[in-house]
Amino acid sequence: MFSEKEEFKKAFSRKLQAELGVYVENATEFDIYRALGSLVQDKIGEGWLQTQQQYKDKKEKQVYYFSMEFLMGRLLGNNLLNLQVLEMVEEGLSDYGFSLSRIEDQEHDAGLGNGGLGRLAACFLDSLASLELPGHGCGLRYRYGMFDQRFMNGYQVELPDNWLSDQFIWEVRRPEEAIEVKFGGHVSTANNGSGELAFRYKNYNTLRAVPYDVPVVGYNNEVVNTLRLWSAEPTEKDILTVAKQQNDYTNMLNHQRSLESISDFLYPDDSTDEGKTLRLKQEYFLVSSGVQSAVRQFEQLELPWSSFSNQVALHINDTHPALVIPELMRILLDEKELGWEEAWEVTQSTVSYTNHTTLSEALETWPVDLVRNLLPRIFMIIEEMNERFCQSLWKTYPGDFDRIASLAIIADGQVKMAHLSIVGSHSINGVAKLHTEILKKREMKTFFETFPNRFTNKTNGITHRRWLMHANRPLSQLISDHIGEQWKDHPEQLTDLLAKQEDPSLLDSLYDVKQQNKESFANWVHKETGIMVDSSSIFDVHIKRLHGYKRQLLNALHIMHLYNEIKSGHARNMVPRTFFFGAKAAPGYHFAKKVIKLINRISDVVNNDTDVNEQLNVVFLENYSVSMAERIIPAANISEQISTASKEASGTGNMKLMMNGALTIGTLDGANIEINEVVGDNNMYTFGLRSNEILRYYKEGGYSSKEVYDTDERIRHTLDQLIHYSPFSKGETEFKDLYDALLTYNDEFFVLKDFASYVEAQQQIDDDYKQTREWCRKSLINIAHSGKFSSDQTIQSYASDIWRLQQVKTLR
Ligand code: 26V
Repeated sequence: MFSEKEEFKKAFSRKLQAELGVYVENATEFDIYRALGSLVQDKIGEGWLQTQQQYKDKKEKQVYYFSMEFLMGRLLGNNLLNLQVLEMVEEGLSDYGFSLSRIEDQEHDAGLGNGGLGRLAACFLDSLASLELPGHGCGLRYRYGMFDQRFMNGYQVELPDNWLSDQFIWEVRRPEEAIEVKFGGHVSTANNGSGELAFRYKNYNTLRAVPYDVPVVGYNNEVVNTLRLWSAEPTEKDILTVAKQQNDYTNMLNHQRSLESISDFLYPDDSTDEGKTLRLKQEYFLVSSGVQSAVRQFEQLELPWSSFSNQVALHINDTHPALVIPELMRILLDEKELGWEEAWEVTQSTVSYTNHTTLSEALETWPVDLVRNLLPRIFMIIEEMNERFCQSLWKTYPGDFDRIASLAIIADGQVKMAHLSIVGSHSINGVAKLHTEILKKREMKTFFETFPNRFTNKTNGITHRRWLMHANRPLSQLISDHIGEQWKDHPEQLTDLLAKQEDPSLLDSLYDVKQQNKESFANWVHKETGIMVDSSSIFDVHIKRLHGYKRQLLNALHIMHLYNEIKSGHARNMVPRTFFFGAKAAPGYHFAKKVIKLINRISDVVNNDTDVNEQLNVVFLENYSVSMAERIIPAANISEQISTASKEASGTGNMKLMMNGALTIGTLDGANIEINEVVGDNNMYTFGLRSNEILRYYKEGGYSSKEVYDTDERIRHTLDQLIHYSPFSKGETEFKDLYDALLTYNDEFFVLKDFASYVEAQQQIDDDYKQTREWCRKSLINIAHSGKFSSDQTIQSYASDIWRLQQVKTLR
C-alpha cells in the first residue's frame, strides 16, 4: 500500500488508469474522487480483515448498535484523517493540480438519518473504532435517504435523495451472508411429544436481507469495524411460488417491487409516530436480520447459550429496534429450543436501551391487530412477556390495578414499545443529566420505582475528529501550536488551553482563525445562494430540525423586532449581525413549514431593505446536512440552543458549536445545562424559564400568552405584523396559523413568555462582542471545556457500565 507521497501518486495514477481508464491529465474531479476512494478502500481492506479475525480468534465480546438511522455524511475526508494520510494525499493531489477539498465535495452525503439521533449513532461508531472497541452498527440501506430540501416561493418542497445513483463507493455487498426474514402467515401449536408446546409457523412470506458492509476506520490504530446495512430483496423460492400460483409476469414484477420496497426510504418524520405498516415492517426487517446474524456469529464460537451475553451486547437506539427483544426470544425458544426462563435470562442480560425523547407524540405504539397480523409469532411472545410481567407486578403490588395498567406492555389495544424496551433490557439510559432525571422522576417514574437499578445517565457526545480536526483545520493547528498534539488522542486535555487564556497572541490568533473561517464560509454562501454576507458581522447560527419546541419562531420574532427597532430609529449602536438558519421540516408538519416560510420572508425583507441591511441579514440555507454543518459550524460566533426547557433531551449541535468556539445563547435544557456547568455564566448566555417552571405550568396551568401580548408592546407589534398589513405579511393571511398558535392556542412552547429575557440575552451578546479580546477569551474557554463532550468519553462509559466491553490492545 502507500505510506509516502511518491508511492501514493504512483498507486493513484495506476488506479485511475486501470479502473477508470483515464490518465490523470484527462481526469474529472469525479474520476479523481472514485479512484482515490477505491485506493483508500484497498488500504482499509487489510485492517478490516485483520480486525474481524482478531475479534473472532480472541472471542472478544461484541456490541451491535441497532439503529434505524446512521447519519454518516461523507466518508472520504474522515477515512483519510483516521488513516493518517490526509495531508500526504492532499499534497500528492495538489502536485497533480487537484484540491482535496474539491474532491471531497464530489461525495454525496450518506443521509440515512433525520437529525440528532442518527448523527449520534455515526459519532458513536467513530468512537468505538477509535477506542479499539469491538462494536458494529446495524442499520438499513435505504434506497432514498433524508429528502433533498428545496425552497419554492419560500416554502419547503421535498425531493427524493437519490444518493446511490453515483454509486456509494464505501459499501461491500455480501450476498453470501444474506438472511431470510419472515412476515405474515400464522402460527399453530402442537404437542412436541414430550409434553411441551411446539410452535409451527406456516404460510409466511419470506424476504431476503442482503448485507452491505461499510468499513468504520479507527483513528490511527489499524482497527476497522463494520457498519452493516441491510437491503431487502425477494427470495428465489418466493418468486417461484408466485410463478407457480399465477404465471403473470407483470404481477410478478409488482410482487417483487413490493418486497423490495421495505428498504426503499427513510421516514422523514421525527416528531410524530404515524404508526405506518411499512415502518413496522422496516423495524422488524432490521431487527430480524441483525439478530439472526449476531446469533450466527456467536454459534461459530461453539459456546453454551448461557454465555451469550458474555459475548454479545445488543443495544437499541431508541425504541425503533425494540423488536430485538421478542426476536431474540423467538430464536432461542423456537429454533434453539431453550425454555422460557433461560431464554429470558439470556435476552434480558443482552439488551440495553437508550431513550432519546420524552415528547409523547414521538413515543412509539403499534396497534395489536397490526402486530398480530404482520408478526404472529412475535406477537405471541410479546403477549407472554406482558402476561408474566403483569403477574410479577401483581405479586409486588397486589390489587394495584392502576399501576399495573400503566406499566403493561400491551394496553388499550396498543403495544407500547418503550415499555417493551424497559422490561426486556438490563439498562435504560437518558442522554443528558436533566433528561435522565425527567425520565426517572416523571415520564418513567413508575418504571424507575420498579427497576431502580436499570436507569442510568449517559450524556451524549460528538467526535472531535470529524467536528474539530477535520471540519476546522485552522483551529486544530492553532490548538496544537499551543498545547501540543495530545488532545487529538485525549480530547479532555483541551483544558490545557485554560492556562493560556490570558495569552494575547493566542487570543489574537483565535480571532484570526475565526475570521478566516467566516470569510471562507461567506464565500461559499455567496457562491451557493448569491447572498453577500458581511464577515465582520456576528455569525449567529440556528441549525437543527424544525420543531415547535426548538423555537426557531422565537429567533424569527426577535429578528422582526430588531428590524422594527432599526426602522424606527430606536436601534442601539448594534454590531452588525447575520442570522443563519438550517432546518428541515417533516413533510406533514404544517406549523414547521409555515415557520420556514416566515423566515424566508424575513430574509427577503431584511436583506433587501437598505435601511437595515448593513446591520442585519438573514440567510436560510437550503438542504441542511452533515456536510453543510461541517462548513457552517467553524464559522459560527453564536450558537442558538433555545428549546423550551425540558423538551430537548440533550442536543449535540450545542457541543459541536462550542467545540468550534461559538458562544451559546441557550435555555437551561438538555446538555446546555452541563455546558453551563463547565464554562460558567460568564461564558454562556442563559435565559428563559427553567424546566421545573415549564413542567409546573404544563401540570397546573396558569400561563396566558395573551397576557404577555397585552403587556409587552414589542411583542404586540411584532405579532400584529404577522396578520395585519406589514412588510412581513404583505397583506396576506399565510402567517395567521403562527399567530393563532401563539395566541389563540396559548403558545404551547412558551415563546412569548421567554421573549423578553431572550432579547436581553441578545443585547448582552451585542455588548460583549465589542470587547474583542474578552470575547475571544470566552470563546477559548468554551473550546477548552468541549473535550468533556467528546463521544469518546460517552462511549467509554457505555462500554464499561452497560456493555462491559474490553479494548483490543494487540493490533498496533
Ligand atoms: C422519532 C420517531 C418517531 C416515530 C417515527 C419515526 C421516528 C424517527 C425518529 C425519531 C427520533 C426522535 C428522537 C430524537 O431524535 N431525539 C434526539 O436525540 C438526540 C440524540 O440523543 C438528542 O440530542 C436530541 O435532543 C433529541 O431530540
